[in-house]
Amino acid sequence: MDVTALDQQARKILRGNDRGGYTVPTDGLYPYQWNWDSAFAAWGFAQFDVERAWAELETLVSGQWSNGMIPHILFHKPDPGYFPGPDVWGTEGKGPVLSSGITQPPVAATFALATHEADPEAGLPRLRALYPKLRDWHRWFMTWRCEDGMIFVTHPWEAGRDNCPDWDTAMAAIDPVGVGEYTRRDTSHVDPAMRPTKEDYDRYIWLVQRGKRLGWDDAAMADDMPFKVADPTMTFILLRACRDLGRMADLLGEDRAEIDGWIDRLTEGAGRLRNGKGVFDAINLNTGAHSGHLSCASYLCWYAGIESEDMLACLDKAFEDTPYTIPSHAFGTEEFNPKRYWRGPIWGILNTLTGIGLAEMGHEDRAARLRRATADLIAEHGFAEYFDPLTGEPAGGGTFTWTAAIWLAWASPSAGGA
Ligand code: 2M8
Repeated sequence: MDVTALDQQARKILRGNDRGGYTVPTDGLYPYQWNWDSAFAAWGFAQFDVERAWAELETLVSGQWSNGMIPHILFHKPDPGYFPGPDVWGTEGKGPVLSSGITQPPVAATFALATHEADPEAGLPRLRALYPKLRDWHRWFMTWRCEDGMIFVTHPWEAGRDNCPDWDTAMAAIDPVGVGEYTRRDTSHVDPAMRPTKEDYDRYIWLVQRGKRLGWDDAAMADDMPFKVADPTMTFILLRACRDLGRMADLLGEDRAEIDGWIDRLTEGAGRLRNGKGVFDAINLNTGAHSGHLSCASYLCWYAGIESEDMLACLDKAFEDTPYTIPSHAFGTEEFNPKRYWRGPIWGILNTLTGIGLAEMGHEDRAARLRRATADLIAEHGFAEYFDPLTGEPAGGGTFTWTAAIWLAWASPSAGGA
């Protein structure tokens, strides 16, 4: 592997996807600023341009709503190449920037802290300015998206794992009546076999139309939620992000009592996501049923500081199951599909968060194995959006921001990770 060339290519991708203060996930398919993509981008930029990393995070929080929520998409400039756009979301007046009406996994606090570490002295004022915004966002999660210490999602797009089998029963219970005609754009950029189905999209759009009708009012939306699923992605990531927010509070001399309370609640809640087999999965809060699915989000337990022998055993099996790992949905199951988005393909960002957690919790060998496997996958098959776990083939969009970012910050042999 030519590490220098790959590092250069990754930096070029980040620069190429830069639209001035924010990066798009990839040209064409995703022409706006996405929340967690952007936080990963900041971490990537922090490896070679710390100033640009801060700008990324600052542009992201510039879209914060008055209730504290930081939206999952910021529509800085209209682009007909993506559906659904701002008109479908109907969030005018809710925030300073046109946006979607839902959020995404809160990795921003963690990568803000990492950006600060890249240049602590220069970074302190930037961190100080970001801190209250990130704290308000976390508080919004704890107020509006937390039940029994578990963070739930109100739309599959909120979790970032759009069409994963974890949502199947909750999605099947929705009758997308009156959704009307619409034209998808994603399938004109990417092979439809790698994207969610029409049945999925009807429900995605139906849920957006419902939010728009309710004016995206938190209390009105909470009255009765057709889609309400406690999610390991959100719960583990917020728990981890709260630990990092607490570290930020220490650095800045802020009171962290409220954050410690959140950490306690989330730690307890995360335990509830463990199903009868010892696997962390999703729970449909409208029925109380566990999904029963082992997914890439299940392995985020270590990232959140939670140990699990059962999950270590699952991981060891996953290393043997498919030539490339970790599949987003367990190999050998009925739902597994090596090409269809979050139903089987490998996502470099999930491997990264899992690897970070493994290393931190003393599983250095497994962390190193995962990191090497991810590096080989990218070196052999490029900076794709996701990868087929059976063949390694690239899938979805190419020249992808978060794949380039995790390469620079974690997977590359030059990154000095676990
Ligand atoms: C995917 O989701 C968007 C909707 O938010 C889409 O398919 O149009 C997901 O993979 C999500 O996690 C990601 O943030 C986004 C942009 O990369 O694409």
